[in-house]
Amino acid sequence: MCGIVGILGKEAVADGLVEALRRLEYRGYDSAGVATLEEGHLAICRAEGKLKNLTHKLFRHPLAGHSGIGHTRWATHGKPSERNAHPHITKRVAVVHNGIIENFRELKSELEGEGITFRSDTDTEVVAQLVDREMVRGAAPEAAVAAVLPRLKGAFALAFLFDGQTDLLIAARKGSPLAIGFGDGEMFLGSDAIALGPFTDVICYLEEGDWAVLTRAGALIRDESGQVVSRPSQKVAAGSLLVDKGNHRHFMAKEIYEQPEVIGHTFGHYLNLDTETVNLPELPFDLAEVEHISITACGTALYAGAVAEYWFERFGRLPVSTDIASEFRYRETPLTGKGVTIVISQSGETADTLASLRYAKEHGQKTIAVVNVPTSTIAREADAVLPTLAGPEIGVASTKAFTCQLATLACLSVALGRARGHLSEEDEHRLVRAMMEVPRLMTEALKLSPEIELLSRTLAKARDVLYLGRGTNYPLAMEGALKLKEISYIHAEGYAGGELKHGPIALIDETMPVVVIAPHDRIFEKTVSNMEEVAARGGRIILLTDPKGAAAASVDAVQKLILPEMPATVAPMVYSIPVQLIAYHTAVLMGTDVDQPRNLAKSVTVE
Ligand code: HGA
Repeated sequence: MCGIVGILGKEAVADGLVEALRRLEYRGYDSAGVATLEEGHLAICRAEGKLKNLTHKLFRHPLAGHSGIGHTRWATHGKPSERNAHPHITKRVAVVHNGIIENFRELKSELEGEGITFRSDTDTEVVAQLVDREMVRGAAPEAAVAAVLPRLKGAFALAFLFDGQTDLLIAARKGSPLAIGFGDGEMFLGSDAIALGPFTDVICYLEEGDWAVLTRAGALIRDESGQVVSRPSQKVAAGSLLVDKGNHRHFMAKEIYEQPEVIGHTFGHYLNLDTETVNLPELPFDLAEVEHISITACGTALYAGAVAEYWFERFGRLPVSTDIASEFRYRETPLTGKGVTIVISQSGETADTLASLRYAKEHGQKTIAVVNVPTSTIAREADAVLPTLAGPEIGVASTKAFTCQLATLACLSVALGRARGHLSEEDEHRLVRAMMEVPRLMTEALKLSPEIELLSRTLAKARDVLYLGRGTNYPLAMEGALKLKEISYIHAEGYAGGELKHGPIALIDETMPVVVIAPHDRIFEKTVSNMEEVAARGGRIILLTDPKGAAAASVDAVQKLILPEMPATVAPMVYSIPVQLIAYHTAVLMGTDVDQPRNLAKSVTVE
């Protein structure tokens, strides 16, 4: 959330800053801004709304200068307006910030008490004012930042640009990610490596508490205690620096269509196709000895975890609890010995999930991170990392990261079942063969797109939509409802089929579509009863099923979307496709901003 960039360049940097921000716009799009040093002096341009508003403004009033910083905002403190857009600037310093300064009220009243006037409603401005005050008292930029950082509570990534200092950027990281890019006589800063793709592929990530002084000659990094430290730089794979929509209208569509390929990569990483076995990387603990699993995550990743809970219990025969990360960390969950905590996060930076990981470690749990960004903080702090190989996901509504999380967790559940002796060698071969079929099954499922597009005309008129499923299709129902809410703004709820009669049935009438996710499995008959209950009250049913299910569902008023038959274990991955397409086509029809839905942002680095 919130994207930060910085450049010490050889030429004018405003265009480069905007280009880098474009790649970070998924992190926030409430406002955007840049600051440069024009003839050595701070100059800014900021605009409310999407980055294109800033581009238009810069077109009319270009900014010169070979050094600069930029920001794209997802507001936490102060409404999304130009006045609250970053950079925040004083006479001496400009700052961009990702995160929250938790003690800003106290700092602000201290500064106001000294007669300093604030020009925004943000928490960020206190940082600019504090650094400015140090400089007024005579401190050089580096000393000013060093004096201010220990006073800031909360999570942040910061970048500073100083009036009159054309060869200087200072960056700091505590809780929010920040990468330094090395060029040839140029230096770059970005919230992630993707931002730096157009400029360099040599990146180093600041560690927790680090701060860095950048000049065109390089970076001097210090840790929280002020010790100079060296952080390894790495060459980032070209693919992870690319972002474009290909032939698609939206990133979300591109990412939905990429799923057969990327889930193939993910399975390729964990499966040995010759021996039909699961090959996990070496774990620093024995899966056979695990006594309890706690899964914690937020949003879509949480639903991936909730699906996996069924697999872990079924194949591993051990107790599993799945928690919302923001609850897990505060409800003082007792965690006993020989427990494993699995944290799931696309970005690997999700603040609540990271805090849960730390909580689990403090309470003696072994930890596994399932993340899409292997260089992320969560990946670095967990005992073991199982990467999802989805590639960069830009659409704010997660799609391919979700199915790749499912794929990774499915592999882990089979490994667990084998290690604990509840799955035989033959079971493993059977499950691996089923997983190998997923890319093909997903390709088949994508063919439903035109049918779903037609169907979305009905959905787009609905005020509320109910999603029902049983077993692993229950978390998928919740994911379907979440996806529809996120991008079409239609209210939706996901329920376990059996819960229908305990409340939501009261909502059903002829205006309320009910999406039922029900492959023909061992509990299909139960779901048919739920559909009967809906039909009896005039509800309209959209049934996602297979040929056998379609034949068996002799209920009135059902529109059927028929997928190929498949083993139950892989169904949640494949059924995700129509679930995502339903949300996508409905949102497109309603004319919402599919890739950047209102009020949301990707990579949630605030609590
Ligand atoms: N608190 C700052 C930055 C917001 C942010 O990082 N969001 O993720 C603001 O509200 O401007």
